[in-house]
Amino acid sequence: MKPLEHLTFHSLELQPVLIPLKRPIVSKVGSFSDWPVIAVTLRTNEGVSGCSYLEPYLAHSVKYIVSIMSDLAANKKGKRIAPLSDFQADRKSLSLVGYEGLAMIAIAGLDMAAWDALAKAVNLPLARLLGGDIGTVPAYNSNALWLTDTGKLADEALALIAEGGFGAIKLRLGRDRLQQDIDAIEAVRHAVGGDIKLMVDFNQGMRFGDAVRRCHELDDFGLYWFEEPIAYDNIDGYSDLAARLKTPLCLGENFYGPRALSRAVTAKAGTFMMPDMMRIGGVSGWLRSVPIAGAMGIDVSSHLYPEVSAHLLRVTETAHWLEWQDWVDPILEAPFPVKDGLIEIPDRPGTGFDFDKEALSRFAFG
Ligand code: SMN
Ligand code: MG
Repeated sequence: MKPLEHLTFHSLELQPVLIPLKRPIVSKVGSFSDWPVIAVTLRTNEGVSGCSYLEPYLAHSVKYIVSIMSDLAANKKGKRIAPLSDFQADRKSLSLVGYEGLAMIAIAGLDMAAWDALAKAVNLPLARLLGGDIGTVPAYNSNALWLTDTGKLADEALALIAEGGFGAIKLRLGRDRLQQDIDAIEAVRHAVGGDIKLMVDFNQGMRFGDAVRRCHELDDFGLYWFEEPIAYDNIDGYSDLAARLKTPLCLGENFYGPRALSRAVTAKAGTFMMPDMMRIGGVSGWLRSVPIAGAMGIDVSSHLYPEVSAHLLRVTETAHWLEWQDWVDPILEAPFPVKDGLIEIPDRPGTGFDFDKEALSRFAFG
């Protein structure tokens, strides 16, 4: 394809879907048996389409996000697509109602679709457009191991490893009693052996004092990281915890926009950071924030959004782990392959995925 000289915004199609989860989510942030997703298709006057999706957790939040995105899109009609500049302008346009939360989520959805369109227009995979290359990215499997029946965790852990030859998996913690968390860790460790890396996620379930106690009690279990033991915005609390514990702390999935990540990094709030595409601000938000962690030598993992995150991790100085989930696979035409614990970016222009139209109508909601 001949590279296009212009790429002009034409229209936005937003298709909310509700995808049934193979293994329902049971965590300290909520329990979900279906996964709401907004499938985003950005059409251009030149015929190239950009795709992205958002995973906003709460089905009832979909209508708010759709409404913000539609308003932003109405102002873009006929304008040239320039994702980094648009990111800045869109944020400015909503600054009086706040940069974070729903505003950031809506902007991120548009941003990821715009970058996809731009990469397709120049016929390059996104990682290549960003100056990197395609290839593989180390991933851990985060598909299961929720706060469910401890007796089933061993089988589930083995199933997770088998899903793609994974050498790292994530277990959710924060049960009522310490001993229940210990039982869960031991059930998984016994099943998978000593070589598998075991990340644990508390999903902000504890107050600071409880977290000090519980994390100390779990500090000698050889866990790879403690994720979000306390409320995500208690940065002082994280800095304090990080200084007290041997196990590395990981946070960042709830940071909205570049400054939040910058604040956490400079406050030494965690050993590892894990921004989420939807909250950090899409591709532009990642590009604006993650280099700060890189410059400070802090390793960066991704959260959800395995496809677009894979491209970004390929251009991240301190790239660490990709969080792999297959929850959105039912609406994708060709999910990225995973083998030997590595996700492989396909050699296709853009982010490299298309929606399965039949699946979009089958799971349509709203
Ligand atoms: C998580 C993700 C999606 C739903 C619930 C919990 C979790 C993670 O925080 O890091 O995967
Ligand atoms: Mg988490």
